[in-house]
Amino acid sequence: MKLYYAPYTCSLSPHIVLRELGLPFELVRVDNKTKQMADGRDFRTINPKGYVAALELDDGQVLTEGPAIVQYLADLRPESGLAPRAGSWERVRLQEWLNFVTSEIHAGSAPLFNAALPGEAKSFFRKKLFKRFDFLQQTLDRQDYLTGTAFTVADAYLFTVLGWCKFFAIDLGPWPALPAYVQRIGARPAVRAALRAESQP
Ligand SMILES: N[C@@H](CCC(=O)N[C@@H](CS)C(=O)NCC(=O)O)C(=O)O
Repeated sequence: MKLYYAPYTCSLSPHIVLRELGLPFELVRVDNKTKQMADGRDFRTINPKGYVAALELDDGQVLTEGPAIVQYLADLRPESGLAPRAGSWERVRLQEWLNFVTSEIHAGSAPLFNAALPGEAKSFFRKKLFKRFDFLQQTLDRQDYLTGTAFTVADAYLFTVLGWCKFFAIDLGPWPALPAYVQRIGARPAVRAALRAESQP
């Protein structure tokens, strides 16, 4: 398998999951500005949507969309517990979290990256994001992981997007469960290895 990634973007989530599962994979770096891959080819030949992450399977099929990729990967190693059995109620709960992270936190923070957006609009999106952080604070104050007592693919995703707060100078102090969570997930050997690999030039 090949994971097409850009350092510290949302592709970090499937990267962490690949390492948590101990699956063999190759990393292919994408320049998100030029859309060029390390060998000079245009990444849009792999993912016409032009964004990471993309996972290329050994038979040449390409899977996109982070929440779909991480569930596909976790199902290759069901014994890992990174995702409950497909079709179970617990799996639906995991999907509820993945959808919350993708639509409320990931997409909710995207406008903050937009240099063209006026400060007033940015402030609107920040306030909305902070309401979602209130909900995360309530959850992570009573449990260590999004779905309860065990790390799942949803935690790989939330850890990834919370990592962007430092780029927006968002102080997580008002939500103390969040920095504690980031520290907890960041201490996992697979997470440390993924971050180390992405820091390579
Ligand atoms: N819906 C996609 C969004 C992926 C996405 O936002 N990728 C960003 C990095 S976090 C990207 O590559 N952006 C470059 C672009 O849109 O040109 C998913 O959840 O996988």
